[in-house]
Amino acid sequence: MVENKQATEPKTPKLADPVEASIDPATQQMIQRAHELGIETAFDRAVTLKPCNIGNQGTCCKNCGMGPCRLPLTKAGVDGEDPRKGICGATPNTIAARNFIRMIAGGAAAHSDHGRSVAEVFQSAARKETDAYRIKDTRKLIEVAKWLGVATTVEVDGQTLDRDTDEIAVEVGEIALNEWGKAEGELHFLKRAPQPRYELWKKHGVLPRNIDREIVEIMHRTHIGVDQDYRNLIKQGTRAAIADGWGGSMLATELQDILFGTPYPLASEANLGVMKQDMVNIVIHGHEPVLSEMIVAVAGTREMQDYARSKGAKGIQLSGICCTANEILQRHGVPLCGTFLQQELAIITGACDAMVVDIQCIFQNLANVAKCFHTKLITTHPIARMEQDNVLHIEFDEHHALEDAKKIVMLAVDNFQNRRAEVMIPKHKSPIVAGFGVESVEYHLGGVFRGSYFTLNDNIINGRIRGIGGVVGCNNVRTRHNEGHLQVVKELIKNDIIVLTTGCNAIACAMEGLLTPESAKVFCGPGLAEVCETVGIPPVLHMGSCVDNSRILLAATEVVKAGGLGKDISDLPAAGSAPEWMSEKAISIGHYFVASGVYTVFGVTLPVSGAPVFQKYLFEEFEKLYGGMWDLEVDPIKHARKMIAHIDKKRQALGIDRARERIMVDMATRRALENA
Ligand code: BF8
Repeated sequence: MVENKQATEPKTPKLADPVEASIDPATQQMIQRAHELGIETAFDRAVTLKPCNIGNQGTCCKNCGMGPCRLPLTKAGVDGEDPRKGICGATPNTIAARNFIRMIAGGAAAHSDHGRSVAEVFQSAARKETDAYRIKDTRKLIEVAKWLGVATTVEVDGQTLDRDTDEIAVEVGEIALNEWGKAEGELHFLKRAPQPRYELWKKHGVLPRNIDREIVEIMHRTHIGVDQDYRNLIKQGTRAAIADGWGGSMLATELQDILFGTPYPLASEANLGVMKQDMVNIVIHGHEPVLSEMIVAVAGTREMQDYARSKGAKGIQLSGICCTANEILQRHGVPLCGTFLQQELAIITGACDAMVVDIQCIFQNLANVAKCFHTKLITTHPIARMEQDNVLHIEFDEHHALEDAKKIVMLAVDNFQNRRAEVMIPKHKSPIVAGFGVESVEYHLGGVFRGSYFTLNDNIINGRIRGIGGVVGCNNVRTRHNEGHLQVVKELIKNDIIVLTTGCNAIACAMEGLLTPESAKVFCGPGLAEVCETVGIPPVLHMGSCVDNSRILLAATEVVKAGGLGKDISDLPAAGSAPEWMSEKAISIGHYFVASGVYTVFGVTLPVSGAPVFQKYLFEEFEKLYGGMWDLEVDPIKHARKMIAHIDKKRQALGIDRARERIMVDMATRRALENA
């Protein structure tokens, strides 16, 4: 009876063990600091809030009001016919496939809507409607124009002349924006893929028509009572993922490069230690560089630096979290403050005078943490606001971008004097070299004279480089922060596999010092170390933000084109990985890697385990269809070894596996060979 119940004491919330939560000393120190100050972070919430086992398996359907229908797979598994059904009769395979492609839709929408915003700013710049943005990289403009079918030359009196770049830019802007909603045809950039890949997509009926349509069609097909065949559902997921990788994301990358400059290698630093006690710290967090570019431009002006000094600071220190960090790093050398899981910790330093956020991967709890400090938390995007009343909203508009940026920077500077809690900035930071892309890899590994990927291919063929690993993606608080990332990457480079990285994996590698040429000697196998030393590159190449995974697709295409390693991306000794993924964007990226022919391994979990038939389809049947397939491996070393085994399988198929068996030659034999 109710009145007999003993009054229960409220439970003391459990706290995360800092060492178990992260392998990074700066992160451990700040989790400890949060505990001392009584501030809860995601690390603590993960200890008390257990994930739902059925959602984890991918077999909870809540697409109508008769459910949610929860169909867990028991430990005993299914022997014979699977009796599990939802109210409408949906099988676990249908449910898992629906959920999976809805994740692809979410991820593709996030990347592509980012791309659309960039395209809109691009169009304003091309039409000269804004003073803040202008075309920076005309070489890339011309190249992209060709892929979009925009004429780059004109005939005048029988002579072929270069067309006016302003005219080209306007047309590029119009055609690019049309990619989201054109009524007919297919995406222009699909033809950038190797020809056999394009033909394969055509054969399987997955050439995306326009970006928005493929996402909308997923929402339609997954409504109750529409598509009920997991094979047909994932086919649409494939089409939408390709629309992301070879469409929305690729457009975002290319248009950003044209507007803000194509990245080339530069030096910087990474980890919370980049914040400065005696300077105004502005931490920029989110994804779209449209805003952060303006803040970088404004914060660097003499006027703003003087203004900071007038308030008692030595200047303004910018740093970044998440993919905005990668964007402003690769183009301006702005240091990386931290990964996705360090966002709350940056405020807990007590030295963050303003955190400016736009879209994606932003914890709502930032507002609660900011309340404990003087930090101004500023949202800037109309589609991403927060409900808490301590959050400022300064909406950013490309038509008065510089004024908006100035307002934000001045607000941060004015706030410097309001610091109240004792400041504690961890000392930890690492030097880095970042800013690699399709062009700079070609330059470094192909040389100015050759200007191709030939030298890279040559080193893959002769076995100095065993293969290529694309290691990308998030942090996930369900696994020890950065441990999976670093173990996978270190195991790969130890085995002579060069790593291309983006997103939070890139930041994790940066914090560990893997983005320096010097790290090659310490961590790499002899072949990769030799190449890195000769060319002066790190063994882990930072290729940018998550939309910049499109750079990895194009780099892989260049490797195919350079010759000697097959005719399609699926022939390459290459593999993909996201050791600590958590976002829907990662699922979309994983699926367009797979659809592009790449064996792709995810860590932590994959929400398909409750539907073994669908899982088998992704893990095994997909290889027959696309040459690439999914895999899940939680143990980071086994994860890397699976990638290595796949790379070796591809080397064998190419007949270059023997090149790796290099024979040690003693002096006598060498002399004999030379005299022969
Ligand atoms: O787009 S890697 S946690 S920051 S989702 Fe988010 Fe994942 Fe980081 Fe960038 Ni990508």
